[in-house]
Amino acid sequence: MKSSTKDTESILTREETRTGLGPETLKRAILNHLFYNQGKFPEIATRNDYYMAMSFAVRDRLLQRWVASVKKYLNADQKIVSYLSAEYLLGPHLANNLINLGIYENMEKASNSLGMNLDWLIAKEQEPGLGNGGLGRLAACYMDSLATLEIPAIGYGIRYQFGIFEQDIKDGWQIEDTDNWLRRGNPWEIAKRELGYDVKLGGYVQHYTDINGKFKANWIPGMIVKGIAYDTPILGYRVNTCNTLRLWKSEAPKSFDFQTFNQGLYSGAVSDKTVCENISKVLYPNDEQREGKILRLQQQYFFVSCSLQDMIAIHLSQGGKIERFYDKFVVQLNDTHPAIGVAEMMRLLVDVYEVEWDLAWDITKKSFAYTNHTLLPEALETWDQDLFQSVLPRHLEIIQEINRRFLDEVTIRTYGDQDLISSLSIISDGPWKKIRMANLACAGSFAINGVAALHSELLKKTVLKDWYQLWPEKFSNKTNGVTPRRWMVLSNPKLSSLISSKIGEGWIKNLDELTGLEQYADDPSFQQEWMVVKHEMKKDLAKRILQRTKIKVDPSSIFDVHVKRIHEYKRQHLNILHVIALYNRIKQNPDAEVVPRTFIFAGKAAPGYHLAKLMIKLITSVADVVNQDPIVKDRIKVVFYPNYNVTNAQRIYPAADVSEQISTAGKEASGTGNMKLSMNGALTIGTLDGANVEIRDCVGAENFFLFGLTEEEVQQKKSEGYNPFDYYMANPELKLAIDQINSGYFSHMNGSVFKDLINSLLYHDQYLVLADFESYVAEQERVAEAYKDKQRWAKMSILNAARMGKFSSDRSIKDYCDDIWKVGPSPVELVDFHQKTQ
Ligand code: NBY
Repeated sequence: MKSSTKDTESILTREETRTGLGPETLKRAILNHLFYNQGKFPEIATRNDYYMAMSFAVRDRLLQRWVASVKKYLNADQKIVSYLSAEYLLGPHLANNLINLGIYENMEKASNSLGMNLDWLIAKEQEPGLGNGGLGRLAACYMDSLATLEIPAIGYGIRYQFGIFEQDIKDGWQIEDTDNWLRRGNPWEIAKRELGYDVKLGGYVQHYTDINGKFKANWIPGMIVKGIAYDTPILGYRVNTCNTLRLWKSEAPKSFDFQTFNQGLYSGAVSDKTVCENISKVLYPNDEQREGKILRLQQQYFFVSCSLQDMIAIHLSQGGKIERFYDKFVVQLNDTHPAIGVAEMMRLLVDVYEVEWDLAWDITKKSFAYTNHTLLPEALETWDQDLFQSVLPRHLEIIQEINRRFLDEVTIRTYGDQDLISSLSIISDGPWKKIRMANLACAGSFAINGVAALHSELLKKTVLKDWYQLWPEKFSNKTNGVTPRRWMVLSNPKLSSLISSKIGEGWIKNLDELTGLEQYADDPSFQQEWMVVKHEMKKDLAKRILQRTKIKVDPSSIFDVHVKRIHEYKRQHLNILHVIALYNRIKQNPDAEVVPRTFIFAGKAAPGYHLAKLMIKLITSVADVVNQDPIVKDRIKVVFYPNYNVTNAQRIYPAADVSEQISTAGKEASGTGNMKLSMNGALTIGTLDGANVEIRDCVGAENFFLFGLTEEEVQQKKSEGYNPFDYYMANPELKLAIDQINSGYFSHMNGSVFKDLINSLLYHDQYLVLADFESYVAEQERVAEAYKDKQRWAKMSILNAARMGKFSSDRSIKDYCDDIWKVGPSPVELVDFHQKTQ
């Protein structure tokens, strides 16, 4: 029966009351949640209560879109992108959802009418720090773009109870504190208690022949854990598509083992629960450094097994055939962390669904694609075979069988080339056998990609050379991108409004439209407006720096920003050596003309990474001396901003003049901070590494400060026998700086503090810090010179932002969709779920 106009009106009214977006409805929704959900009323409600109530009100509005999206994906013959990632570094949800829903202003009104400041409430949110750095943040940007492009997608991962540690600085050293982000509850997730999967671990395998004479394996586990789904809706920008981020929490299958309890073994019964819950307890805080621990392998297997079981359940529930799994899902592996999925898929197909091996392998290879994020050999994951067997005995057998058949194929194709066979083998030879996860991922995937043009080329020439030789058709490049919604609209509203006032709002969804700004790059009044916004943002950051570090910085100085994980290859020490050189120039000639500069560092060091922690101590120690020295007269300041995370990044990027992207060429796979900074009008000083190469191509060489050895020169230098000591001896400024650190000039005359760092630089210098020092310092002089010419700087800054279209994660996701996933947009329409079926 067709509904009458009157019915439609009443439905609309009902929807407006329940999930409407006007200020009055939003206000009522907040008060309702405060009262009915939290049992609070305005007189006693805390700011956090209001944050929770507002978030629930926003979530209601997401759910309507989410349910519509899920319904569509379940019913339609729609392929779904499944993104498997051990990390999602999402950042706070509230403000982002307000922007994507288009209700920021209305919520501001609602909030004001309740006597609350929206910014305060937004600041209440504890960000979910479920990632280490670039890789986890990339997954978050991709989730935003998938939804915005209306691509059906599910992100699968782990709901860590404790995310990346919080960093504090005490006495100049990094101190780690646990990140108890769930302490006050998480209004953004919906626990699906009924949706869980059992995951086996440990134990042994029995083999038998069934009544049909078929050879069978029966995995008797040492323990079983249950994965419970926690869903977070991910809404696209101004669309109805609302995808799912499904994170698994590990629990004991029964919360209590009564049998054990009855025997009086109380602690045994409880410890089982503890062991199970431990699996999703904490994120390993290492980036670029694998952790060969049992728990880490258990985490990887746990979330991958839950996710694959879930995908299969979805596919079968729609009447899909297991043999056509790849028609429903394409599974993207975010690095090798979920690569065990290849073996798990084979186990599910062969052991559980009784698919013949060859067909199972064919299905698997059609389902998976693998993204590599690193060239650093120490980051390539391998597992000791014995350890692997103790956790996943059945998977070891499966991998051995995959490898046996795979090497047969390689043998035929290469006429028995032993070098190739041993390099492609999934299990390394030798007395200590290792399972090589990158090889498993490559063998089991139909597509392999790097994350920037240079990185993808280097993959083909180095770590994956032999794979490329045999399967060149699998390889492609997918340069990373970042979402302009969070990294411009949300974090830099003033710059975004200025841009929109000139070119309209289309750029937010189509970042190429930023080129429309080029015509204003020479316009003095636009330049003026642009620099006023930048100055405002620098003032805001200066306030925070003062609050957080007690260091007073001048917003008219150059804000020179080096923010990212602390790592030798990222060369924060090269930056600080330059700072010391500048300082010494001032000391030697106090009246020298120095363009005032504030060096801002931020980033976490992996807790077990001694040299990275020393680098932080060096930065804070140099800061203590330079910031206090009266001769400097505040012309240079050094700040280490503690606890770099998404929230703090959002405050730092908009205020940056200079973006430090100074890794040793060939080491940074892509970088994404480089893109965010440039979009916000910072000029890059950088090497030809990762995506810097492409950024420079886009913004123009004249708008980029280039220095340092190229990747080829780095290789050549190393092969010639690089001796860092020669560089130390040859450059008096460098020598003085190092001698000062060594003598304790920056550490109360205790030179031994930095000895490990100094020894590493003088006698190894794996990352060619000393070789690049001179060219870095020279380029920094050009930076200072350029900053003196305000108009020239403004123009360069505008052109940087204007030419960043390529680096939207929307472009990256389109490339993945077209070349790898073969999935297109599937727009979602809102339906009224309250309407009775007639
Ligand atoms: O991935 C980063 C790359 O260094 C960066 O160049 C790139 O832009 C970004 C996105 O593609 N890699 C990264 O962040 N890696 C990790 O965080 C990471 C975390 C854990 C482990 C290894 C690497 N692990 O082995 O446990």
